Amino acid sequence: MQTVILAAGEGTRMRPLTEAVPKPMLPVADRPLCAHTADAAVEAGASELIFVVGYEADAVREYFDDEYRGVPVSFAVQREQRGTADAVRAARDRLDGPFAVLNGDNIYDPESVANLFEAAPSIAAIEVETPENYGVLSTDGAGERVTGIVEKPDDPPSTLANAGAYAFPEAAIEWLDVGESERGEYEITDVVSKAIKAEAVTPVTLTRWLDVGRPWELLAANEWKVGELERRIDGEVRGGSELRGDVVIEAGATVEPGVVIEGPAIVRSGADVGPNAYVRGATLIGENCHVGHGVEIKSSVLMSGTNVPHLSYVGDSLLGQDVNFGAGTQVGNLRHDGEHVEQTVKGERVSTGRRKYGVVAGPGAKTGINTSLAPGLVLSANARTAPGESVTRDR
Ligand code: TTP
Repeated sequence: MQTVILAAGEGTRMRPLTEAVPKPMLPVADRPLCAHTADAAVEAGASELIFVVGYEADAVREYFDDEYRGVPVSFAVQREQRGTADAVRAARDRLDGPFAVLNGDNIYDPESVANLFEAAPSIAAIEVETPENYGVLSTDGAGERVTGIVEKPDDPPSTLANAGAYAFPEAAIEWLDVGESERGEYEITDVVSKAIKAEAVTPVTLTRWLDVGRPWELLAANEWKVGELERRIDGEVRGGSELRGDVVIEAGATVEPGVVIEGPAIVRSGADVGPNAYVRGATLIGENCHVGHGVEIKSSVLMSGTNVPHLSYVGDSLLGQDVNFGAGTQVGNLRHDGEHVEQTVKGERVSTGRRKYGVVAGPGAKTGINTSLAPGLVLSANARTAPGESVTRDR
């Protein structure tokens, strides 16, 4: 089945991490986020991958080129982000039969996507505890047919949320011309509404699914995918270090003496860890990063070119590209009252739902020596802190 992957989003809720990289290209374990979406499609038997790109499109094009894991790849451009139906419409000329649509910022378990393809026309659903925060599906009594879809209802008809994956019949190519929604977008849920009227659409319940919209969801994505890696030591590991469990050291990476890494963890090509560093939790040390002497990194993502060279603690945090933490920088990742850590997303204070959560540092941010950073703090791209500063407000 031809599979359209929506990857034109700007990822505004993920800022500042998306300032240099579009959201679908943010790192999750050993590949970009939307490559995991593509993996699920490939493993489910996709015949072609059509990426809809817009914001920072070149990064997506360069990564996938014209083939991914033996499946032909092409691109369609959505110039303005005018909604998910508008995005699929950008790919319309390439469609010539039944087709699937997946969100390029969602991670699906491949088996469920295979079930979705098999059950076409179908829509992926996930059981949630707070359906009022999602698009919610209603089904017939037997739960075999979708009878309606409603966005964030006050009175949800079920606990089945729309998981943003669809297998449409060929006729849906004509149904993409939907009207503008209340929020001024052209929405794929309106295409689904047309499909429900015309055909029997099957709800396919996913066993695992993650929508990656906000920074802590990128941590969750890494917990999932770093957690699936199998031990592989291709880089240089110097004597006197200890790699426990499922640790991946890519070719071209170096682990110096005195380092302890507790898997699952991945150290990507060109990175240099140690001497005497401690890495644990589901951690990604990105390409060309340096983690130096006396540094502990726990359950964190360090994007490419980032340095934490001396005597620092980084826990449950996301450091963008080319961040530099001065010696002695300490990240707080737990509130004294034990409550969930909050973060400001697009000007709004939001609970991350995590008791342990550190900081987000935008690309190019630099901290002075002995900086302390409060839990949930966001440093914008190229932010600076002074030596000895205790930073408790976003900057
Ligand atoms: P969203 O997560 O709603 O949008 P976004 O990715 O831009 O993020 P944010 O809200 O933080 O700015 O989009 C869901 C998926 O659909 C995502 O994979 C991006 C894609 N998309 C498009 O390709 N074109 C569009 O016009 C829209 C609205 C979304």
